[in-house]
Amino acid sequence: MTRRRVLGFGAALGLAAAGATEAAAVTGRRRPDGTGRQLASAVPLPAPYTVPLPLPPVLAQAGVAVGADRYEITQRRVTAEILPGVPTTLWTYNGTYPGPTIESRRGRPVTVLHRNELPVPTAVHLHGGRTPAGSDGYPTDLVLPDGWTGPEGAHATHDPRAVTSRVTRAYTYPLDQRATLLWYHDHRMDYTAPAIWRGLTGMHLVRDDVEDALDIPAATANWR
Ligand SMILES: [Cu+2]
Repeated sequence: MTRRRVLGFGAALGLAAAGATEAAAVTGRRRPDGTGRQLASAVPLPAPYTVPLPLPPVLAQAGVAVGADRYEITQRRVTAEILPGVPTTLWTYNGTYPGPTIESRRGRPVTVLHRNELPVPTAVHLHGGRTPAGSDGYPTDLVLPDGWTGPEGAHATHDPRAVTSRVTRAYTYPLDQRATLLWYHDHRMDYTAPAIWRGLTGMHLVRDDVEDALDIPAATANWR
């Protein structure tokens, strides 16, 4: 073994101990950046605390299905003002950002019929919900928009739990869990983060007797 190789070997061991960042600095090889980078706003931002906090509406029931409270949400594009005077194209649940808030009771099942009028497939996941597989919104368990000719999720992956549907999909949530604040959001494979940035997110409250017994003000009574 040459002197140079011995030195190189020792250097490599040392670098392993010193950590990859230093290794990158010494070898000149760059690790890839993170999956995202922070972007500054391209338009002027309003002065802090001058724009009212947006309060999403509480969703009214669309009726009572068999054994479950029933709601309907349409996923669609709208143009809205997030920054005053600046129109922004959003992907929304029912045209608002955040989407409408669903209020439910522990152990009282809720069915939400989602209608996809967006230009892309979607999947709805109730984050933190104790939900059976069929309504959990697996990332390949897609609701395809009308006329979609691209990949069809479940068929492409052969995932037996996934069921692709066209335009509408009913998700049923047992909600047998303690009072909590859940949120629902788009969950499409590879597109979850961008879809949420575009607006596909909303809140879902679960209430129960324990919460009712607490000596705290009722929040939603004061929302509007
Ligand atoms: Cu989530």
